[in-house]
Amino acid sequence: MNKEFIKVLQEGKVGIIQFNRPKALHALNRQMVDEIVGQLKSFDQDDRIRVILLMGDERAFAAGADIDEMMDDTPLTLEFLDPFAIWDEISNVKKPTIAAVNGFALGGGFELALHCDLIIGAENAQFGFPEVKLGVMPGAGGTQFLTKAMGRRKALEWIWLGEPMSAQEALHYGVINRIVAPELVEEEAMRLANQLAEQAPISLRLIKEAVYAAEDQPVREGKKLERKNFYLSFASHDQKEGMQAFKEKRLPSFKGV
Ligand code: CO8
Repeated sequence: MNKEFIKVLQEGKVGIIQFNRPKALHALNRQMVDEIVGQLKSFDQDDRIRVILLMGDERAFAAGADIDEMMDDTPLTLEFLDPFAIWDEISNVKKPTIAAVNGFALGGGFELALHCDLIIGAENAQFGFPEVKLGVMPGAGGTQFLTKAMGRRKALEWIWLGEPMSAQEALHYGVINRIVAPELVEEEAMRLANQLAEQAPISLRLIKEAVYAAEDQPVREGKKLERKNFYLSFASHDQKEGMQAFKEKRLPSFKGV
């Protein structure tokens, strides 16, 4: 299942995408992004998988887009290639996605983490958008995701200065979910993934859609979607199972149907 720039693993109900370009700190070239997005879509379609985990190694999650590949681009090559279009497909993944970040998550690497639903960071993780120092700017959603997470003023300060943000600062501003010791990042991410994998998959999916609507839509529309999804959850076997298990004082066993 491995590809040139990623390793693909499965542990129980968790699908794992491990970046595999260590010599370049997992800098994201276009093929690597294709492989990552292709695998995300494939896990999303795979009934055995309930949660998807993305990770790098102990040095880096990913140190950005591949500068070597990008440096000779022109507005026209970018316009025709449209390398960011594929990133939108990450936002279409229905299952929970978790980024486990050790070391650097910079530029496109930070954007990839921000495309995930949850982010676990090592105490020594560094998040940032150094694009300004290269004379460019974030292009794969960074200005949008960071601003939604921390507000306009702080987002502008970080993206203008291009300095790395510590894990503590990222946690403080609501950019990441949890911090753990570097050697525990994978373990904590797996623990969280396994916990989510035991929840009712249809509930998780309907909740994800409704929570993202809170960012993208006016409250009135978001509430309509929430209500529809609540009603929809009653079409599932898992709703019967969850409520029956409560009555019988036992743990539910959710099937995702
Ligand atoms: N692209 C290409 N190669 C890289 C990148 C990168 N982004 N980052 C690191 N590398 C390479 C280095 O060139 C080096 O290669 P070599 O050994 O052949 O010289 C190797 O990885 C190890 O890096 P360093 O020797 O520099 O390691 P240090 O520990 O000294 O420094 C840093 C680590 C601080 C992370 C440093 O490597 C660095 O500053 N990297 C660049 C970070 C950066 O500017 N990222 C933003 C890139 S622009 C971007 O992401 C635009 C986003 C657009 C959307 C994404 C579309 C895919």
